[in-house]
Amino acid sequence: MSEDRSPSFLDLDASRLDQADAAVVPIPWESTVSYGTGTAHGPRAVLTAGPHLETFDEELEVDLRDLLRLATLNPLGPERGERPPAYLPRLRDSVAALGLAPPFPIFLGGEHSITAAVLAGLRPSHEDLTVVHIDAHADLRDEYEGSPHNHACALRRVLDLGIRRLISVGIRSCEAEEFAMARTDERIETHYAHDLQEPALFDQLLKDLRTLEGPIYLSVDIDGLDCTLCPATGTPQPGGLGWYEVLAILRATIRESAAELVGADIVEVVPMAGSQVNEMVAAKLAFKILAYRFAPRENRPASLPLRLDRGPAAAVSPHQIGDREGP
Ligand SMILES: [Mn+2]
Repeated sequence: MSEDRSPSFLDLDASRLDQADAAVVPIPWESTVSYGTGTAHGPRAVLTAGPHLETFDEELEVDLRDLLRLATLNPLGPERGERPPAYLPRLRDSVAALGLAPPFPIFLGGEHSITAAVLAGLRPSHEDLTVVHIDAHADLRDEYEGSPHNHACALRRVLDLGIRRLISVGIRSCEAEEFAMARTDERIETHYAHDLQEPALFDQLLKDLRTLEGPIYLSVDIDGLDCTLCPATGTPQPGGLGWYEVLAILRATIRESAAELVGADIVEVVPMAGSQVNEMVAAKLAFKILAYRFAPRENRPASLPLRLDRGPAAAVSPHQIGDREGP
């Protein structure tokens, strides 16, 4: 099957990139995956899942159709047999040549090593940039299996760009050296998955995210989510963030803070035969990122994150319940 033309994500396409508010950029890159394979097929699977989503968001009470024009670009994949030292700089230059941010880009991977290349192409300077990173893995290795471009080095390469701050969330797999680096490097703040099981610590994370300012880039390795939400991903880890925990994190970061989300990626998505879970979770994640980024803020006061006051149960008094006899 040709990967040259992409199915369009949702049915909101702008015919030209310069008329779009947002752009979906497929990056079918797979080279250094160390365990399960198939992430090169992730972007196309996510794009194919997209039209099966409703464009209305019942949480924000908005229709994306009314909010933004979205361009789905052709894939920025490797040439046949192209290796990381050739491909990743070319990816950086291809992203730079597109002239993004604006339009707001969502990059669909592909393996996590695309993130540093994409960020290098997206912005000339990174010293004011905060990266919010959802992942099972710290990805702070300087080299893995002989390559500094391995997906296990993804965030180390992002730090090499000179970003201001890295906030990693959902981490539950790292080696001792990565753990030590996360603790000693003042740019890195790590929220381990086991800590986030404690409600008070999860609430504190949301409070901290709401204080973010300045430009933010979001990098979501799909394996940061609970592995039931991404069963085919190449290096799954038990545990992880539930769907509504991820949404709370995205809402706090994108919608309830004063920060400006300048771009996002969703990586390590792998489709599998007989199930649409992997790509549908990733597609809905892209949808929610767009909804949080583009919906007017007054639709959703930050003080009512769950809007429990509006549920039907709240309107039913104990007296009314008592009045309701069986037939
Ligand atoms: Mn990972």
